[in-house]
Amino acid sequence: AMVLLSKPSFDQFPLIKTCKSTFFFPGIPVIDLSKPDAKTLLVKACEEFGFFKVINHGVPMDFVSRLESEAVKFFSLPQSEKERRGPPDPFGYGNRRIGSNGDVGWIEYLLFNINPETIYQSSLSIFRENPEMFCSAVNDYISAVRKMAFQVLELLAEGLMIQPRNVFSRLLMDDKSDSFFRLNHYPPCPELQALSGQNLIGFGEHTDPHIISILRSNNASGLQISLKDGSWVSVPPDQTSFFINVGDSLQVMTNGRFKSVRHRVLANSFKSRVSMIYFGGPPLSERIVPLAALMEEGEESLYKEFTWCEYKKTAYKSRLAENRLGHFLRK
Ligand code: GA4
Repeated sequence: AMVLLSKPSFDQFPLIKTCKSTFFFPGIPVIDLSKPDAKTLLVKACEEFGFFKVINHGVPMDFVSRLESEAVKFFSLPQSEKERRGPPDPFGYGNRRIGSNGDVGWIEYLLFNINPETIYQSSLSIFRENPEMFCSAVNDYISAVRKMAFQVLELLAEGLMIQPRNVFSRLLMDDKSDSFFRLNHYPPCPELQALSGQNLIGFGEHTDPHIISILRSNNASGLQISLKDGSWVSVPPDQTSFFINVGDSLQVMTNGRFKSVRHRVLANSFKSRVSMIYFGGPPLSERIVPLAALMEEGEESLYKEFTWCEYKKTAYKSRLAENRLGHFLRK
């Protein structure tokens, strides 16, 4: 069903940048998780793009649509109601400001730090009228997506031929795993498109600091990724599949073999874009270092040693577009 969402006005945030949309890139790797070649294709996709799409992922579409409709309901509330659920740090509603260092975008969102206790806590403060409904939609969705994330990470370990199978997945399975979840709403910007043929930048270019990010969106385009040669391409939307990003931490754990993909989102000219992303991270105390089993004879780590806590602190002090791993390069 078409849902009309309230639109914030342009004038308050003249700093939001614009950009022309590009053609749909046909070369995004599509990986069928039910096929025996999945592990090999996953490794290849992480090396070449740091980005891929998965199908036959086992996440019930019912969970997806329930959460999407809860999200749409939330974003349709009057602005003053939504603002009362802010600020976004450590969890809650955010509008146009991203992080706390001056980044802005054509976006509103809900951010959650997820471990079993905090989901209910944040639901209580965000969904005052009906926290149970919202909370169960978030919980069902996240537990199904987490399972799929474990499967993908285990297939990656198999594809890399390293033991144990759970070298990556155990970090997300840990009770202390520092993971995030966000619901984004990018209102359309038809006026600007008509005036200039440009789109507003919804979420500026960046890489994700965590291990892995699992994204799902409705059928509105907007996501773009940067290829190895630095060019930007648009990802064709697909509301029944999931898109997966390699994060900075996985790049380090593979000593640069997997690429943490730079990506950004342009607001769609005509449609509201609603996306939901799970960011799987390790426990705060975890040392993020290349896995010994992946190192060739005499190979050295490309990165200075750090814990996830240290990396996260630096990340949260940085601007969105910064090359955060650059600060941790050894040479
Ligand atoms: C990018 C990935 C996740 O959305 C996020 C973002 C976080 C935020 O929105 O608060 C950050 C950004 C993200 C990286 C640099 C810092 C922190 C905004 C920002 C400018 C939740 C995350 O973990 O890092």
